[in-house]
Amino acid sequence: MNPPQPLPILRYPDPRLHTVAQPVAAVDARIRDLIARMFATMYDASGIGLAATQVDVHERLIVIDVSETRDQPMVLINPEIEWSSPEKRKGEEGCLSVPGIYDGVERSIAVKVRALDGEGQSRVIDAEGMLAVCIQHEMDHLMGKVFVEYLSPLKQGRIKTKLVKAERDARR
Ligand code: K2U
Ligand code: ZN
Repeated sequence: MNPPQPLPILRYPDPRLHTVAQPVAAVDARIRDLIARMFATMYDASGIGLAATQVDVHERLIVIDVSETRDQPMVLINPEIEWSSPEKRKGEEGCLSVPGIYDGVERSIAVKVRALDGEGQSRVIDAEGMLAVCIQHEMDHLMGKVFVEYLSPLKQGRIKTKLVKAERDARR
């Protein structure tokens, strides 16, 4: 069975990226189909994570694969952070919705997350390293937050101008 078509990814500063996602009501066929489409979209874009918000679906669903071998898919439905370490570290982040922009963001170095998996089973994930960073980055998306919002207003302005121009040139 071949993978589904990738979905279009919303580009910053699209206002829809600031929508707050609603809880997933049921892990049904519609959600399982969306999960497959989100994985196809994430792998096609060489991402290590993707939030439903980024494909203009405003429900609390995240797909992740931080493995080098790109074969360890992880689904987080209705994720809740139960604990995050007081220790934080600043790391370089990018975002599939903010192409070509990389900058430092401070995140907890470890998080404990409860979420439903792709079968609707409740799981607890103790994450650290890149997985912890990715989970925090994706959960921000579900709250309508993009990583550039942690940067200075000056940097945010420059990024907006750059991406709006790039979008305009692409349409010309
Ligand atoms: O846009 C997204 O949400 C996917 C993000 C996830 C992510 C951002 C920062 C740090 C960790 C994960 C990325 O664009 S995926 C691209 C990527 C790949 C390897 C390392 C960092 C970012
Ligand atoms: Zn992102």
